[in-house]
Amino acid sequence: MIKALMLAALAAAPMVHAQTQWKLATGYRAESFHTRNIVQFAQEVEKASAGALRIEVHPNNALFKLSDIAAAVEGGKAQAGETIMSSLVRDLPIAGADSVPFVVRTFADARRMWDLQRPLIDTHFAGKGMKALYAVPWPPQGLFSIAPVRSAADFRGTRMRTYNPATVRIAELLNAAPVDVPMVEVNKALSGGKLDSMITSALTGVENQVWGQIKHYYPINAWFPKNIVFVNQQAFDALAPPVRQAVVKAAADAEARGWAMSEAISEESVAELQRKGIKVDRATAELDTELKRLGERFSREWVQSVGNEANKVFIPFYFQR
Ligand code: PCA
Repeated sequence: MIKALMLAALAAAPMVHAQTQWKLATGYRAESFHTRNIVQFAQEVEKASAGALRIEVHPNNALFKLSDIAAAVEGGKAQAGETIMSSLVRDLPIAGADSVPFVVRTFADARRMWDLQRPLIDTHFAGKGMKALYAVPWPPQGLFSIAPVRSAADFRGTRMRTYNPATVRIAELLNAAPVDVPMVEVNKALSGGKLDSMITSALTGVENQVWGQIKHYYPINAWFPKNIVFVNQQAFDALAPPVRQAVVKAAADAEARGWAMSEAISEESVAELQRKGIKVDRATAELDTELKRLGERFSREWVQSVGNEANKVFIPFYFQR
């Protein structure tokens, strides 16, 4: 009798969900709002799936370097990952739309841009056996500098930190030497005297405590780059349908939460830079004009190199304004 009961229990066991574990790799710090949002996403998935899917989050480039994460997920070495979308442009040019300077000027613009980009990203990801889960913007990108900047000529011969192909092109157009530095190493590069300026969010300045070297911040709102969280399609398809639904639902919630977090943190970070002694100033009229001109040149080059898909995003983006 007891034996029969035990056998029945064993036979029933696989009916309770087999537990699946995913590894999710990101290049950003555990404390960053993007990563905290991912951790909450993982917790919600685990809860909604009654423990059927556990997502283990690996921050700080520990599992794969930021620039290798998409390939790792495509190759199934990690089931899921996060990267900055505009780093994917070599294979997926339209992913760079959110780093074209002075196109997206507000969070509402960023939202419209993502709605237009998403179907194209979904199609390209499908071709690679991947699925986009959600995307969240960084706060607007401003200009940090050790010395005051009055005009574009002040960049000539200086070293500018870069984090994606767009920032490399911008450094070149300003006649500055591009220096690639991962987000988590900005503080080290600055203290080591390796950088004169960078364009990134006030938040990234705060997280890297840049006030030791950086003395000036110009909130030029140049663009709103997004991080994208994605999964290997086979890993996703292997889940039971209710678990898949739990992932999609938690992803939509994480997207909404992430956008709200980014917006809230945006102003706060500028205030914190100011409290730490960084001078927050408007760009001079001359610099402003030069940067806008640079943005127009960048846009032209970008639309030409990307082709038809660029128009699919930019034409409705400008018409809906
Ligand atoms: N921080 C990241 C990307 C954009 C941002 O605001 C970085 O500086 O690498």
